[in-house]
Amino acid sequence: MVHGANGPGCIFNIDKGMDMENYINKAGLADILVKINQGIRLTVDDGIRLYQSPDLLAVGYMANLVRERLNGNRAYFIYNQHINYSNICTNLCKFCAFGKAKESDQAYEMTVEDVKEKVRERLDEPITEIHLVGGIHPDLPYYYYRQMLMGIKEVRPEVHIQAFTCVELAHLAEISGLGLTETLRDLVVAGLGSIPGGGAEVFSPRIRKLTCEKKLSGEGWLAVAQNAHRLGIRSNATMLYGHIESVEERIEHLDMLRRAQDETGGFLTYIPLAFHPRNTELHDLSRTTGIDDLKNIAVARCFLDNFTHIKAYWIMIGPKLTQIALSFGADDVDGTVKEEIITHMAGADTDQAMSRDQLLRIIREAGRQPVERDTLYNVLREY
Ligand code: V47
Repeated sequence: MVHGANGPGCIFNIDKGMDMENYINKAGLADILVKINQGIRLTVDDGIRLYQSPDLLAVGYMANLVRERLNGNRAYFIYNQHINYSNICTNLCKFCAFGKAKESDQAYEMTVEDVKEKVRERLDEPITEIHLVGGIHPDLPYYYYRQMLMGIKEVRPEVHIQAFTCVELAHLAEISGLGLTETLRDLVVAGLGSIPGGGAEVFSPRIRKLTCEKKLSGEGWLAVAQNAHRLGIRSNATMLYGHIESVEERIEHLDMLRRAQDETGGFLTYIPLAFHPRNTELHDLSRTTGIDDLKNIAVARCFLDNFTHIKAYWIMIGPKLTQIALSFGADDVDGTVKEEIITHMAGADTDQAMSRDQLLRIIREAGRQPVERDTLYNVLREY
């Protein structure tokens, strides 16, 4: 069904002359607008109401108020490279098309030399960050992971390595025999700069039992992140949405992140990850809709008042929706990426890389000011 500009159900059905406050009032969200305007923390119940509201424009408008208060007109991007050193994984989560059993004919494992070669291949590009993640491998020794960090630094000494999800780090702490704190310290010495946000999925024990029973628990994931923060290592946070989780479980996840951030303050950015079902055990489910993608960004921006940045990961929601997301709470689009495997194995139809010029174009056309950043959000160049 195609809605006209003011048609029934159209998300932009604002009557002529009606101001946004009236519109939000009509949407039954006036009390939340008051809180947003006054910088008052939203409750779990407020978060659920935002998710349940059919008025995407009202939720997006409020998210944009917070976004512009925190980040003005800026939209951040980074010149980065993704490397997935191995897809061999003992967890084999139902939502994942990337992880394979060691015996699978689709399993692969890079040597440290292979990883160094990947870095060498792109030495002529101004890459500032390498995003390095893999599965939970049953028998690679701790030494391998250390050597991989050191090898990357050898080839590209100035690059920031954002490596190993909290799930991988818990595994590395086990195989190193050093305990988590000493493992983290040791990895930093070897070249670790910060920690990506993957592996968080949905913290709810119900969802973990149904989709990723073998994986580190939600509490375990948060404990690793907070331990890292206490050592001065920054990390990102994600939530994989759009499969079997409820709205209540989404907000519970955001609430746990918000509490953790209150305590240790080390999260750099939050990234909602849109579930892609193809080639997964949950392949009967549909892909997320554009409305739900924007809702996840907007609700997070309203709810996570102690996160400075919300990322719209263009690989997962596409460059076109990413442009809209920049007016619905997001202030970051991730980066050039290249060779993204995890989402593309699960049916993503986006390109695997974007050039700096393409990123500049999508940001500018969305009416925002492109800002090239490093991993820690230091500004490298304003355009
Ligand atoms: O941990 C797995 C998710 C994550 C699927 O920190 C899936 O800046 C969608 O965390 N459909 C890896 N998602 C990616 C990730 C990430 C990506 C970009 C930037 C950052 C950051 C982090 O992808 C996994 C899992 O949560 N995932 N399978 C799937 N079928």
